[in-house]
Amino acid sequence: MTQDLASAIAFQVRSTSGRSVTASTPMEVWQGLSACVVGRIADDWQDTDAAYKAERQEHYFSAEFLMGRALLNNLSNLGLVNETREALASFGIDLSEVLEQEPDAALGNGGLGRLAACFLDSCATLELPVTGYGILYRYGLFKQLFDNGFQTEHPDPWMEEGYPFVIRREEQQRIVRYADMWVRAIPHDMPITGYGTRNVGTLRLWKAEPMEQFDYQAFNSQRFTDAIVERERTSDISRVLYPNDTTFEGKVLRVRQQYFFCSASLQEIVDNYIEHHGEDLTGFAKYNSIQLNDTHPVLSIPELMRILLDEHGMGWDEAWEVVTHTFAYTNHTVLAEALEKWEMQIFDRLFPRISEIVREIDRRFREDMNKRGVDGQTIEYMAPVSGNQVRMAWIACYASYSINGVAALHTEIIKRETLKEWHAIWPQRFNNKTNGVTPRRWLNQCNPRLASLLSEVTGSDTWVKDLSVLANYTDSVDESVYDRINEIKHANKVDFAAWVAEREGVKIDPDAIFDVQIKRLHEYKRQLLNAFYVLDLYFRIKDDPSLNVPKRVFVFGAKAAPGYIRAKAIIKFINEVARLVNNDEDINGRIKVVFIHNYNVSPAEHIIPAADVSEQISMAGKEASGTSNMKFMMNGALTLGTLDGANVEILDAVGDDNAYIFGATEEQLPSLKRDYDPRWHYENVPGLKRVIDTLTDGTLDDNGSGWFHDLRQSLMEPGWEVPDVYYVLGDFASYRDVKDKMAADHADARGWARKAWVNVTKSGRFSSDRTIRDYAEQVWKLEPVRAE
Ligand code: BZD
Repeated sequence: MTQDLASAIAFQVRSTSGRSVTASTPMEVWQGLSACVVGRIADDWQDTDAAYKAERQEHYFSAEFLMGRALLNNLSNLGLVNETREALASFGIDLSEVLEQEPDAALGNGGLGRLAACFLDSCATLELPVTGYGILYRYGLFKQLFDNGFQTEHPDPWMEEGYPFVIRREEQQRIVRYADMWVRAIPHDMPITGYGTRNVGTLRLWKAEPMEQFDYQAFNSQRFTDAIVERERTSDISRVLYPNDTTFEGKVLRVRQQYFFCSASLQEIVDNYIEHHGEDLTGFAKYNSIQLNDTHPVLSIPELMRILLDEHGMGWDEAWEVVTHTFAYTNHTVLAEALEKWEMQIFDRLFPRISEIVREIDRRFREDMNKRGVDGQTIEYMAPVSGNQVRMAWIACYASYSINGVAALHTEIIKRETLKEWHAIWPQRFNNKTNGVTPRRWLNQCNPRLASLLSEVTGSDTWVKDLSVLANYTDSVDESVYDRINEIKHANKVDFAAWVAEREGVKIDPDAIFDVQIKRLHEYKRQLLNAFYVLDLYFRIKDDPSLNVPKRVFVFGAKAAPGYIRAKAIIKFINEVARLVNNDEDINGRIKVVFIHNYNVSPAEHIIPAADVSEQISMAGKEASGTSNMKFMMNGALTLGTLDGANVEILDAVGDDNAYIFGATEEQLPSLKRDYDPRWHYENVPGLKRVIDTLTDGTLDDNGSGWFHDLRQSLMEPGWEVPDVYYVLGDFASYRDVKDKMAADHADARGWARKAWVNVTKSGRFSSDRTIRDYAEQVWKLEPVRAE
């Protein structure tokens, strides 16, 4: 068998590199091996596609899919990891080195995009007929470098060297029509293998291409630039993922992108319906449902109306009936600034017919609300169009049969506040679907040592498909398991230390406590609170060098939106704290700070298995769910967190003794903030003044940018703004107490391992398999379909 695989790989590598396997570069081996994997699943993929198309299907519309690497995931799903390792070894090639060649498919910003990727994995594993639809960005999320501690952004041409896991389906192209241009949408499919199933799902990513390669006439008459310009204008549509999840620039292009993938996907879904179920589209929603991943794909609501009205001659009421039984909307944030609003002029310019339909939706909405006796002010607030603004979230709420939040607390907040007017009228539409993460990538693949312990303890690998089985082993294990847990964590930390040394040039001690915060940089996530603790600890040790505190490594990983200056200031600040602490001889390595540059999916796979402490410290009420909290838990790190997002449910699962909770609760905050004076905390919480003063007293240098001064102002005296919106100073004392206690507890190795074990074994409800089962049963009404 290994022999067969070895020759198959050899053949494939030779055909891609044009030389022998042994003479090929690791990158060429990656290419060949990946092509080989695609070849292996081709028949199953084709069969799955045919089987799904005839049944009721779910379509997951998302502007982002943060897929990360594909090869190991596919090998693992096919049960080919060991054999492949041996086959490559027979050529003297190391599989790990080959795997490290693969670029991350970083077609997403953060949690929302990664959630979509975990969902596809679970859908395939559960044999559910679900297809993902998105955009094939030529450039994924920017590459982050540090230049003297400042973030710099660089393009990420992730497919430039060739990418075997994306297959162009030229013949299935669609035309997307804008008022000012028509473009071809070319589908590019990624196979989504599942664990222990023949089913192979699909992620369909659309690429924008010009109707004609270039203007031949212009080219022939030597107007070379003119000939190229039109082509480039089209390619702009799928050129780059918006790195900006806070402010909205390049609005027209962003709206164009959204319409592009919505329109192409809907055209295909409608045509497939007609092919299998006939011309009568009144039954469309019986066979199709579409999940909208946040508001980015909400243009598909008026677009489906347009298709039904204009292309299939339906009446408005009939079409609206179909639409309102098709769409389901997921909300991912309570931050008001992230609820998308577009100027009507953008719609008028790009697609006047969609404008017309949106206005008609608005007119009928107002009429409908009037009939229900809703007061004028509320109607104006909820209306899809107000002044010259189109409000995408309101269109989603009005047209969707289901509206869900992503953790229990978050769903309560959107019902009570963010979407309360909608909840008052349509309470039955609201439901919670707590996020989850795939245990294949986030445990089985990234933490092979822990994975084999789990298989050993449970006697099989069923946990990979059903993580909830682990709960049977929380209490019923031999004490020796705790020693194994510690050995595994230590070995992972040794590996991680080597990875950090090579990648970041920082030496860290595997015997230290590894305390990790990895997530997008946002003020509400409060990386600043964590950095303040580090500085305070630094000063405490400086004051008293004999202070008895355990050795600590603080790991950060975070990208800031390029236009979000305050987030960038926090990155610079953490890098300066690292410079100060890491180079101070008095500290002598008792504290190390590492900022992992270019944080992404594959770095996360190295970091998470090595973590002792999982920092989940957002201001309560602001983090919709969080998903790294779940990944850490699965890998035996203990949560240090606020009662926010899914932390609340993690605490519920593990119990008070097995998590470290601090800070003001969402319930307490309104009254705490009413007469909140951050200055009081600055003056009175021991240590805080000294830490905050480093921003401006010359201890730390922002190289004349003025950024540190602004940071201080934002916390203390912002002028027109509210000071310290995210309650950093208010929560500092309680954070420090709990974090100190946590570090002290770590000294009891057995006790710590016991807590870690509880976390691992209770993580079943945070598997995305559970989440997807809930969506399938409660929202999508979807049955598994097996490829024959
Ligand atoms: O979605 C995140 C939330 O902040 C997390 O709490 C939650 O766990 C995940 C998954 O539900 N939101 C995002 O990641 N949002 C974005 O990335 C984004 C992107 C573009 C525009 C607006 C938001």
